[in-house]
Amino acid sequence: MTYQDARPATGLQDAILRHLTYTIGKDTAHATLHDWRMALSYAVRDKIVDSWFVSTRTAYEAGAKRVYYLSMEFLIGRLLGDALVNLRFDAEAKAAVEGLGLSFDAVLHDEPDAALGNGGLGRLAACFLESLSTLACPAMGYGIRYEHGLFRQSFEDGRQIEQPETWLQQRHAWEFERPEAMYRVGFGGHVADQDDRAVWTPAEAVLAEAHDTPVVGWQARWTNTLRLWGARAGDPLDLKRFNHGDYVGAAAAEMLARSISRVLYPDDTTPAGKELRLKQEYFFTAASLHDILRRFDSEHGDIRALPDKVAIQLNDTHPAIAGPELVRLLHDERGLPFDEAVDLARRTLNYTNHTLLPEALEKWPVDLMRHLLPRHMMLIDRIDADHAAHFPARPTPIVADGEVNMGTLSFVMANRVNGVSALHTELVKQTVFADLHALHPERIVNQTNGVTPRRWLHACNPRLSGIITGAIGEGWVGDLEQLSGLEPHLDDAGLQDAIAGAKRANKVDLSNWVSATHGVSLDPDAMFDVQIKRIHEYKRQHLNILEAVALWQAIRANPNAGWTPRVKIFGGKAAPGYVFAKKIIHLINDVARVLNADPVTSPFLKVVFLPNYNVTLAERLIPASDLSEQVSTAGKEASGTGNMKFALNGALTVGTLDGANVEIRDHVGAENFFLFGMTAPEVVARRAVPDHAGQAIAADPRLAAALEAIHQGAFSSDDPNRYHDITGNLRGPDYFLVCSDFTDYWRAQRAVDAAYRDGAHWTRMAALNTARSGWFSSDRTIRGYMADIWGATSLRPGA
Ligand code: 26W
Repeated sequence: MTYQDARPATGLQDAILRHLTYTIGKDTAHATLHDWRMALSYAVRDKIVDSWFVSTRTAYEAGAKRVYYLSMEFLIGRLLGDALVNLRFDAEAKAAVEGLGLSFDAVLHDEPDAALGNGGLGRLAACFLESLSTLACPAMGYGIRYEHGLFRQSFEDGRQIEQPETWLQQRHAWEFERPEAMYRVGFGGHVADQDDRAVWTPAEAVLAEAHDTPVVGWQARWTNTLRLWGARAGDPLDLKRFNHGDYVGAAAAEMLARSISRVLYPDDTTPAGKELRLKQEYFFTAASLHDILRRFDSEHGDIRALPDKVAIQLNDTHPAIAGPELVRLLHDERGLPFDEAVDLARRTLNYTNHTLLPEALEKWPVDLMRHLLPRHMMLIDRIDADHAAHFPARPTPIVADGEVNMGTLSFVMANRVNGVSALHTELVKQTVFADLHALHPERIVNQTNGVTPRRWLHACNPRLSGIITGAIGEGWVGDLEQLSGLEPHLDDAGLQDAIAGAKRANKVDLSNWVSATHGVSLDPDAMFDVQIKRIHEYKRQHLNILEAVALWQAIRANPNAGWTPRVKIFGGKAAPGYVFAKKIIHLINDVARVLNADPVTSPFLKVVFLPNYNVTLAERLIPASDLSEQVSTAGKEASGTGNMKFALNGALTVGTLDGANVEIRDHVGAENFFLFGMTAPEVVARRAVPDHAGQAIAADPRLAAALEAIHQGAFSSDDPNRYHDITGNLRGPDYFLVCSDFTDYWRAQRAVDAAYRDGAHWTRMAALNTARSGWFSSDRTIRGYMADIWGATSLRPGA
């Protein structure tokens, strides 16, 4: 990478060169792309620090109520591009970097994703932090600084291969170490009664060290902090062992401690149930509560004011131990009476439920909890007894069948409990928490998810963003519902052409990238039909590929029927232990290999599975998508957030009435949404029908033929029986009703084909999706949490 100083230096250019020289210690002649990227990052970081200091000071002076978001996951992605956009420096940075003879894109793409999350829950947390800053709500995110984020996915003969993710192999430009914020977190040991106070003496302890990342909001008017805890040993090296040549033993304590923040558990539905996972959950929760109370003490006197000055949000049950831990700190350590401690904790804590899947609800064995956290188990029993005493008629025990139900614990210890879409919240009231809802009818509220428009429209789709701003000004970026202002403009042909032109240009970019990186050529005039999300049976990627097989067979049967060219693009990781999901990945890759090589059908249908789906790949795919696949079995997807990102970027949805699809359809209009499938109540009814799959197959020869082709090994000639587990499941239990929804899905997809053939009509529908999706901004969601749950206010007037 040669440097030639062609143009007059700008302020930012000076800053970049200064950091290259004095922070990186490189001269321009020897600087690598990585050096330049770090130099630019430090130059940009300098600008964020100013806003950061002001925000921190303002929050202190205001003595404002603070929001603390506790999450095991923050799926942040890259930060350089996001920071530049929020600082309104992206144009200047591009000029400065190109002025130095470098490719701006190459510099941005040198940054590794911070993949500290599995999927929806983790990404939502990241969007929420950005909106909290944009709304100038004093808040902190608390989580774990995993050394290794979500595994890297690659394919070997179509099978998923996992490799460790290594984002911290290079320095992380966006974090600041905070050695002064270090807390000791204990595990195990025993509890003794000393003059009627329980005293817990842990058997072992690790140190939690803070690493802060500034979270800058839109226009850099406010910057909050994400504090991630790294684990380390009290004494990193046992010299005695070392001197005896026991080098491994000497470092054992350090290794053991660091294993707590070593790696993110890659499961996004079924808890691993491992002791280390519970240690991770307690480690970051305990360190965070210590830090929260230290800050409270430094600002406020009487701990009884805690609920007035602090609101804590538990991102699912993963930090649920916060309830007993806060009671322990208030009762055991600060001497408050038990009932008062429980009351204070309950008025401070809130809990968000993100899933109805029974297997995803965490239940820890009582023995394990008692072994690892003996004092907490005692407090959980006492909280359980206290709650039962208040509601003898309707027992909803936290502890049952030798397990601690973390969902019930979270509910009992929360001021407010919320679901993440209107349908999901109703189902939460009717199913998982029906009993508790009956006892506490005011506690459950809904907060439908949202996404940040800065990353998911303004930054990832500059072409469409420019067109929108051209039509209605730029206010929409900070106030997304202004997008509705586009609608009156939609009839002027110029705008529709521009929107269609932008979509096509994004698709050309994607085609070039896919052919450059994966050697597959995509026709940018074909419909880009995209399903990107974690692989799971309830998300029904296998319904999508089944339809592809049926379509392939239909095209082969009648090639000249005027088929709408379509490219089916898949992306998504399967939890390493989830065998069926990994089989679905293998099937999709096997089908792709056969279909893409078929000279008769490939002009009309191609299938591509892009490996290692992550935030950055989503930012590349969503602006180039025509069709958004949101095909989960109704009642299973709590909300979805990808669905919102697609609608905002002018992709039409083919989907079921599940999660937030319901509200998206309500906002964009039923006529601009391709609905299919059973509703949640119909799903429950259908599941009760004996042999429901067999009946569906018998009634639909197309479905039968597609299943048979897979069963016969049409896509696995080297191993014909490879997919008998999938066909056996679909012809048998088919719990997620793939067969029963197939016929209607096929109908919807043919309606999509017909609509796509009318370009102007399609573009209008796409533009209406954009114009009417403003409500799905995470700014709107956070305003809801601030008003209905936290009682928090913005410190920036008019925010
Ligand atoms: C303990 C294993 C585990 C890990 C993560 C169980 C469950 C989870 C998450 C709750 C799974 C998750 O990401 N849920 C998704 O949350 C999104 C944000 O609210 C929703 O939009 C998705 O519908 C939901 O599946």
